[in-house]
Amino acid sequence: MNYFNDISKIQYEGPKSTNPFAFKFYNPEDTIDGKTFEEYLRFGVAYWHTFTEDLSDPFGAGTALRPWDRYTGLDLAKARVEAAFEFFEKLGVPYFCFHDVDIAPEGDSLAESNKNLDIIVSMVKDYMKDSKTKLLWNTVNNFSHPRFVHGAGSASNADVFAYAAAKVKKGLEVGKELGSENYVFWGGREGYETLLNTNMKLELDNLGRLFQMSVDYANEIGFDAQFLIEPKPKEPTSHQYDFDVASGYAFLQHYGLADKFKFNIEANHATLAGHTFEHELHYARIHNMLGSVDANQGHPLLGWDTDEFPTDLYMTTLAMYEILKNGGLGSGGLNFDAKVRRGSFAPEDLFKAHISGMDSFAVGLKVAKRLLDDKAIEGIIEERYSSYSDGIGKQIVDGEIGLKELEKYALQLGDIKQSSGKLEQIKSTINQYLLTTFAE
Ligand code: XUL
Ligand code: CO
Repeated sequence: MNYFNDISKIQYEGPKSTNPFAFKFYNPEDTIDGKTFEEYLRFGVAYWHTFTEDLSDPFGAGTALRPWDRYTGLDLAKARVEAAFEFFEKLGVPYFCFHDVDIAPEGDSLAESNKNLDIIVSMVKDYMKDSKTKLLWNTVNNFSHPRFVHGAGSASNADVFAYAAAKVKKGLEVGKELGSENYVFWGGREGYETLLNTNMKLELDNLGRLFQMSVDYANEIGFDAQFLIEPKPKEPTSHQYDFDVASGYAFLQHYGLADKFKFNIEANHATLAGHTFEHELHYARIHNMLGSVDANQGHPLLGWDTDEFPTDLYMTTLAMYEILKNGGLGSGGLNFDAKVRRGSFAPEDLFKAHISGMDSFAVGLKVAKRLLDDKAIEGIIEERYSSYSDGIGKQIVDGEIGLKELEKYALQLGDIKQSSGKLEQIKSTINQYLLTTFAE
């Protein structure tokens, strides 16, 4: 059964193409230093936004028109699997990601939910045998159902903690069954509304316990995926515990989990935290904690998580810059945790949206690679910190001196010579590279 009959396989047609169903910049077979664009970018489709999402918002009902909408229950879940693999094949995407409830409906009990999941997981497994699309990561949704009103791993009620833990156990088994390369924890309700009724210490300790139990169980069943925490500062709670990479890293270190986890960094979560996307990537990278990316962008005029498809080339360039400096994403990838706008309700918009995101990151990759190869930015940074390469700077870096020696040195200093930060030069160089990389 086909769902996207009017659309054939998306081909690369180059920057001059006027075909909206063609890649202009993403040619999966293009290579840089012997590695293909497909291998660099490792794109993933988010099941929830592409096959489950109905495009409702807090002010109105869903608008999405989907060819599988005529089904309900398990039949709907099965139709979505068929549509998903047709979509992956036509888009030529190497990965996908899902939450348990995206792929299978929740039953009236945990046992029934698990049974539904088993049916759909076995169908997905069959489809994966004939498909080149693999599972980048899976996770469980421990935030939408009313039982998680007060949290999941950080719930005030131990029965809810147990239920959440049982869902994670099943999620790990599903990940193993489908060969998932990563396993994600996004703490949708792991946070608090107000401290007035919250035992923060117990909630944090319990969250640490849930993560440790998950590591232990993954070891027990031989599921060797990379564990990832996806930080977000707020929404839905007013304060989420995994606020950003820095606070998530402190949490992991405190609970002795830092060597078991890395971060899944989402652009729109970074901006919600008051950071740039590249700040979060950079912070994770320099601590060897950059695992994977939820590729999207926020709207500069709106204060919430709008999850738009990434089209800002400046942002994709700076993101790919960090990813290249990281030596790639390892087992991670660029998962489009992004949804079409409410007005873009036609099935074909799903293709156009992914094409725009994939093209944007392909541009970012190529421009970032050139910037790095030419040391266009790195050279300026090296020069800026050159005083630490020898003399007093080297002694500071090597830990050879203390405050007394530094005072002695400072007392004999005359006027300190400062140099320009050259920000305007750097920005204009980035623009130049953006505009000339694809010019013929
Ligand atoms: C929510 C979000 C989630 C996670 C997975 O903001 O980003 O979809 O990516 O639970
Ligand atoms: Co996300």
